[in-house]
Amino acid sequence: MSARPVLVTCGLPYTNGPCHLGHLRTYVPADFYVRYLRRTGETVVFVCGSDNHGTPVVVSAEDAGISPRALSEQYHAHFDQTFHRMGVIFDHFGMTDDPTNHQRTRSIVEHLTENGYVYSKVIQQSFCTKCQRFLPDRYVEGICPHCGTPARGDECDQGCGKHLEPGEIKEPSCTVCGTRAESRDQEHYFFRLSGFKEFLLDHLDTLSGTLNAKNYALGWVKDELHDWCITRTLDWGVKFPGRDDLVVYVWVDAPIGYISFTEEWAENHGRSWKEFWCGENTKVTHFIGGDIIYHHCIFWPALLKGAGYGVPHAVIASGMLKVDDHKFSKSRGYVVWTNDDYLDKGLPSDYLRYYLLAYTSHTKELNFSWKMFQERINNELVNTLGNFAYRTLFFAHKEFGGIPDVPVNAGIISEIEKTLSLVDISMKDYEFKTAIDGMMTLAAYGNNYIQTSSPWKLIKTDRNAAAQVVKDCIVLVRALTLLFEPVIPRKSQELWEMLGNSDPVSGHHLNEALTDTAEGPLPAPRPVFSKLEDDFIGEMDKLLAHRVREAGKKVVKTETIPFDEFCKLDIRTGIVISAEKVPKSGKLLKLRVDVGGEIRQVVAGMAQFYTPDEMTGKQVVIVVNLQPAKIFGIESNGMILAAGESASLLRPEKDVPPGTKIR
Ligand code: B3M
Ligand code: ZN
Repeated sequence: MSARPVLVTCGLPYTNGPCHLGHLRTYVPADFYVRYLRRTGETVVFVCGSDNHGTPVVVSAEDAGISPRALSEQYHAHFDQTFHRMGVIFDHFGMTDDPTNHQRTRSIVEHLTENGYVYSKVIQQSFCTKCQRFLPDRYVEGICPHCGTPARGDECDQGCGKHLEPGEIKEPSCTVCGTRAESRDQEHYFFRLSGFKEFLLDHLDTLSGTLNAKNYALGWVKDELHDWCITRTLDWGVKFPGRDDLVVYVWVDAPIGYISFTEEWAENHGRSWKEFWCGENTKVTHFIGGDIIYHHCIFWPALLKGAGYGVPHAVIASGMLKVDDHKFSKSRGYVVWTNDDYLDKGLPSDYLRYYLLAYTSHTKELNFSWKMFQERINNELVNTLGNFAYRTLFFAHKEFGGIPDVPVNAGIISEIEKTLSLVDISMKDYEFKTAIDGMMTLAAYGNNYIQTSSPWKLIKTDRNAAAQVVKDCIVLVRALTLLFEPVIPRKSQELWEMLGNSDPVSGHHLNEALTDTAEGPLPAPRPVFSKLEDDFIGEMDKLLAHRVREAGKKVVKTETIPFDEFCKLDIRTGIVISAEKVPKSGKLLKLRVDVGGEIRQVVAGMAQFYTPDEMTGKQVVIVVNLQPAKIFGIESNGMILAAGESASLLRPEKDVPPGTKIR
């Protein structure tokens, strides 16, 4: 048992759209982890809440024609219910717009200011002359100054993933009316993140959790730290102390929600939030998506440190999600909605929990396809675990009316012990898949044991020997029920009751798996897991394909342009005469392209798909009259045309000389 209680949190869902598989990839493992710790005797408090502020919510509320508060309440209730349906059970699920969080945020900002970590500065901000307002974050779109990809105001979400500061985005335009934005001076407040380099290097050195979080963050800290603008010109949010015209940036009050939700929980339980958040060696453990590592491993600990709080103990960041081998994307239709596509179809929450946890390691890419989902559930949950449990319980009930009165074989207990210790080691390393594979291996062992011992044959000649096998299998089924509770809590409870119990399995310590069971009657069992049928899976596949097709039509149906606009484009063929990687950019190549008597320098995001050698000498198609842009500090004079996510280069079908016009 740890000296301090563990606090586990999950990244907060924005209240601007329904729950989908992307959310669950973080929440299910967090819930699994919490349940596991509890099964091993740890005291854990598990809090989360909805993220109500910021432009994601304001923009959606404007679209829906309701207030941000009304929209937030609607989606808050939605997430609360959906998490319960998925068996993800928080001790408290709060709202960042509730008074506790307004107070805690203002108090933290005041402490930061007193401690000298906040300063004001006049900056140039995007302003829309048509809408007559400043354009914070998602109100502005343009080009990422780091990688040249189209980006939104505060984040390069399609390209390099970098956080963008107000005013940084190139070619800004208003997302509401499309007008090209102009720059205007405005006073804002900044958090002195750059002063935390040494602290962060130390902090990250001892940070627990998954290595992706730690290593990405270390790379960024070693590179360079910029101060963060922590105010925005919005009405909706937590007012910046002393300034009625500004609210704090959503990424300030959102993580502070973790503290506020702990406060609200503590208040209801006669406890103090300080035992979780103050002093050294906290046990604060954050589960987050891999795209918000910067916020949780750099910005957040610096903020806490600057305001005099304890810092997080661990950050566990999940890997990417794909649907049918395509990057998860709501707009392209590669999405699975938790309610509409899954729970409302009558599918058990535990099947999806199992898939999400057992598919791959937590930090790796997880691909969801209905076919693969069917395969894993049918082979593993139904044919291995379910089959073993049902055969055991059925035979025990039929032949012995319950659990036979013989002591369990020592060999069985040592098999269980091996599994417990493998699971324990894996869980300490946050290797959830390895832990669950270990459990499933024990189920396969049981299946093999009952098959090779064949008590249904044995009983004809040696009833005692058959009783021994049945007893051993019962003890294995009970161990599996206890082990699998964190993974598939509802199915485990059903199994637990078929083992003759009526209390919650979640109230039992995992070590009970190592004790013998008493003899006693068993109720008539029924199969707990049932197969996913081909017809049903086919239907689900069709639904997904249909959604992707519809989304494709919408994309194609974008704005039309008049012919003379098109004619303004100067597109030509060219030959790449040299290519090199842009250091530290990861995705960029610097190319020199012969466009017919003239050499153009172009920076292109293709380093993941083509090596400099492959590019050299290649014929390409290039837009030559695009406004020059600085990408990663390098001037780019043109754009190479390529198709799709893998950047497949466009080339003329027959050879033509460099500089040939495309029309
Ligand atoms: N609301 C959602 C996201 O960016 C954001 C998380 C806040 S966690 C403090 O994933
Ligand atoms: Zn970028």
